[in-house]
Amino acid sequence: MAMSSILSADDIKKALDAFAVADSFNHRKFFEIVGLRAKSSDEVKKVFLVLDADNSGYIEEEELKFVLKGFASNGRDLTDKETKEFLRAADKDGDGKIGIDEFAALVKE
Ligand SMILES: [Ca+2]
Ligand SMILES: [Ca+2]
Repeated sequence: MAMSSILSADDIKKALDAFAVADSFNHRKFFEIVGLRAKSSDEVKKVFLVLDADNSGYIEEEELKFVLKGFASNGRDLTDKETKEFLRAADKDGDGKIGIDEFAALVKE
């Protein structure tokens, strides 16, 4: 499944442009600009499945670092600081990775 079949390519570009500078990433604003907040839970789940590149059922820290590439192949890598902050915000049960429920909750938060 390609991300562009779930979200609009224009919104993805806008969201990537908004956080082009290192350490500027804000997941709340990103999910809003990219249009994910307005999507149904089914669509949010599809996005999660794209971002879970190794199909482990979780977005691990290594996957989170490259999360923007899941939206567009030219997305930048998150910095270590951004990756850790993103993970801390999402990982409510503290197992070091993001499950589908944690992801869905974060998107709607
Ligand atoms: Ca994974
Ligand atoms: Ca977790």
